[in-house]
Amino acid sequence: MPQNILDISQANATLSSYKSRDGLSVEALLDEQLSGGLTYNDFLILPGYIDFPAHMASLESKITKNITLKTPFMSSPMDTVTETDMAISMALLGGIGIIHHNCSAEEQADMVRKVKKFENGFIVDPIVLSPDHTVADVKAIKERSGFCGIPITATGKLNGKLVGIVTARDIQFHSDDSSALKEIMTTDLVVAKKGVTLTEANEILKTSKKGKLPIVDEEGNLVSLLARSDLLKNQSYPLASKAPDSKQLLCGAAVGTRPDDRERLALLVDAGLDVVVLDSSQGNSIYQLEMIRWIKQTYPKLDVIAGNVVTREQAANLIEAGADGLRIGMGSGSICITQEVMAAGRPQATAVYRVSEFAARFGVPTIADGGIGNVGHIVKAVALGASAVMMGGMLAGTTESPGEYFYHEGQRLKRYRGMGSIDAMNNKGGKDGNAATKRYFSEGDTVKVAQGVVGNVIDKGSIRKFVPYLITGIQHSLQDIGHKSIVDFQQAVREGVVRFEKRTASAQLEGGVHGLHSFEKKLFS
Ligand code: CPR
Repeated sequence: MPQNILDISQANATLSSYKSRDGLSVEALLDEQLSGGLTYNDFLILPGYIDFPAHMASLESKITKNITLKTPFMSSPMDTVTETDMAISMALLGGIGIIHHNCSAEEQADMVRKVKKFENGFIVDPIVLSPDHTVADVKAIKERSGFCGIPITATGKLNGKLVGIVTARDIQFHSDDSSALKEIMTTDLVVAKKGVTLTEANEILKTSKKGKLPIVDEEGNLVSLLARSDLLKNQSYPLASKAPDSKQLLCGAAVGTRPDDRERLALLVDAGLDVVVLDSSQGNSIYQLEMIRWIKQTYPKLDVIAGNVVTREQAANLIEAGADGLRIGMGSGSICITQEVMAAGRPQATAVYRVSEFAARFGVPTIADGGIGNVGHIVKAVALGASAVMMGGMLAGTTESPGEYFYHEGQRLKRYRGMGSIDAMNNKGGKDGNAATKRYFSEGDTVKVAQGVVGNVIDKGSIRKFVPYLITGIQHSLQDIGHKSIVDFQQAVREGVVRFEKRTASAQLEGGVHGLHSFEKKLFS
């Protein structure tokens, strides 16, 4: 046997003792005495041994004691990130959306209800106009969202009596933009009754050769809409997050911790809410502890995600009060200036590790919230013990995020704003007051101190393509590191099998694209 093979097998025997492995254990990496607080960019995970195809890697993970998802993704409760469309798509793709509360309790409950009532293929939140709207209104919608085929109801709203439909053909040669829709709309309607299956509705659309099929209830009120164009691209969603009994999509929502939030929560629970997120920038407060205890008493089956926290002491109080999950992060959000202004917060990698390591002793899953900017950050958050990540900026600017696209210097953009930005805090938020000010305990202040900014993000297309990219990216990362599932990976980190390395400033430069005159960074195809 050649000498070098003998040497290697001897060396391997020594390596089987984890303590002598190359790189650092997670404790050594996060030793604050040595290196202070770390962010995701400050370290790397060393590769392991590959013995399985990437697509086999399971991303199943818990977000609370009782809720397990097939993908560890949550969308932030922010008014430029999560409303109905985002929550539906997140759940279809195996994650969960947390509907924001910078609106009235009724509006928020309505969004939750739409997610719970969602059936694949049906548009539950269509644009609707009234007979008194004009051709100009239709043209404006076509310009903005690219589609025509707008149902007309007596009230101009969903659930109003369906009286017609305006199609591209109705307005194509109509030169007078001020004409009322009642003069031009098609009233000879092909409709389907509520309860129709997707296959039946599909058949009706095919034989009628129409572009849109309104779905109506017994009284002829519009309840949803089916579009031929959607049917053509209808996919199946094997990872979808569904309640085991009802098979409805899972939906979360955020509330504050003040007395009126109890009434808000009652409406959300009535709408079918699966998990509530207590939305405070600093969660370790008497208000939140009382709110957790009250929820656990009033709705024992509703899972509560408490937060935000960045220290073990904060976490201990919330766990003791009954939290089923913890949200970690203070000042790490992409739109956030909390650390700058409040001098309070913690670098996110350290915060995730310290809190997750502590919470795991009590079986409480944690969510790394804020500062996720790429696939690698997600893998690192999970490595440090988070069961899931919450994303704002990563999901803003997608088709499913609220708001309209606009052009600026040739780029297609959408707005993305911090919930503690002056802009968000000045939003009235319906009769229940402003959720953004409550999140930052600023309701009574005469001077509002911003903890975030308003910005713009580039059009990222639909999350129905973006989230599958995140999934595949994480699977390849797990393959490189040599673990077939998130659960195995986290166990291997705890046991010291997975090893880490700190990154110097020059290592970070080396790890990015460098030395090129110019380049295009296309992330997936
Ligand atoms: P990114 O994913 O954009 O980095 O961070 C989103 C998270 O930032 C949210 O889930 C929330 O916890 C936090 N956040 C939202 N608005 C904020 C303001 Cl104004 N200040 C600090 N944190 C904020």
